[in-house]
Amino acid sequence: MLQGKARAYTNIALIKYWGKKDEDLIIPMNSSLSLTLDAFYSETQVTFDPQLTEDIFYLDGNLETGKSSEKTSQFLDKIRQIANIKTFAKIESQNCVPTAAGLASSASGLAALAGACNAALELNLSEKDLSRLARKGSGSACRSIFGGFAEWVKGDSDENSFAESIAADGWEDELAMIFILINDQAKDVSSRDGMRRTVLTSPFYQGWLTAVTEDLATTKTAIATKDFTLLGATAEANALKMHATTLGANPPFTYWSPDSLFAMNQVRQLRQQGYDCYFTMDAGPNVKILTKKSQVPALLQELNKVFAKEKLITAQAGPGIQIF
Ligand code: 2P0
Repeated sequence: MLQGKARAYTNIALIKYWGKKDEDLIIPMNSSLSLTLDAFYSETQVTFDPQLTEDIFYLDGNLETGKSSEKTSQFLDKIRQIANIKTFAKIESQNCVPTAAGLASSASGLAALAGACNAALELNLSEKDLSRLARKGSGSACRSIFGGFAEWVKGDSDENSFAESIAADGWEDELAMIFILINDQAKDVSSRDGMRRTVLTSPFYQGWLTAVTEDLATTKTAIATKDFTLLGATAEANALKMHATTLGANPPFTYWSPDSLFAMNQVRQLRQQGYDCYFTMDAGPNVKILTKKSQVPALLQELNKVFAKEKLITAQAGPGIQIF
């Protein structure tokens, strides 16, 4: 039996990945840039066992069926192809999230699985090739191979589409992210379906592609010059542009709930009061605040006036993948 284990931390994009050029290989339409966080991670053990007649996937001790196990098994098929084996695997994964908050992340999950398979099958992949492998499980997972800031350079083929670390001279350790957990009453559109629908039908998608190139360049300048205001303002505007494309899709959709809008307004107000804080949002209603670590205690005090304590989770920059 071949066994391997890895831990990967989730990442939040400051410049979003939104749209695929190749859905099978997961080649994105645009490059993206993220911050890996310390608060949420997945730890995954994989065992390739000749006695198994199918893949089995346990998440937090529960046997998974349906979409998440399908995605996992399709990913294992790709790995089996690379390793030239046919053996099925047992996957045992723990998602470490402070509260049960709908924050389970395919980024950390698929990155950890890629790392565990790398160890189990003794593939000896470089970070670059591990990022390429994780990408084929879930696009955002390719960024979770690295700690701190990472850029997923879009490329145009399996060979040249992977993430790399963006050196920030330790500046990432001065940053923090506060998650505001929002109740979701809306019907889910998965990020996979949402991206596809937007690329195919939204007249705003071309505008997104034009804008994101410039936003990425600005963000890299902000990191190089440690300019928090530029980083935050660019990230917030980029998230809004991504979400704007969904309103133009057919049928239209949005990931925002009324409480998301309320939270975004709170962030704007806090900014007017002098706090260094900007928001971002992904394919769900939660609002994430990018701020300076030094301002977290005061910000939490303010946020506690309008949000319950258990709805606020603070994270800092996290490490890259750990393979055991
Ligand atoms: C991101 N998102 O850059 C963007 C922003 C959501 C909004 O990556 O289809 O789970 O597996 O490649 O990576 C979420 O989508 O999608 C995502 P697939 P993934 O973080």
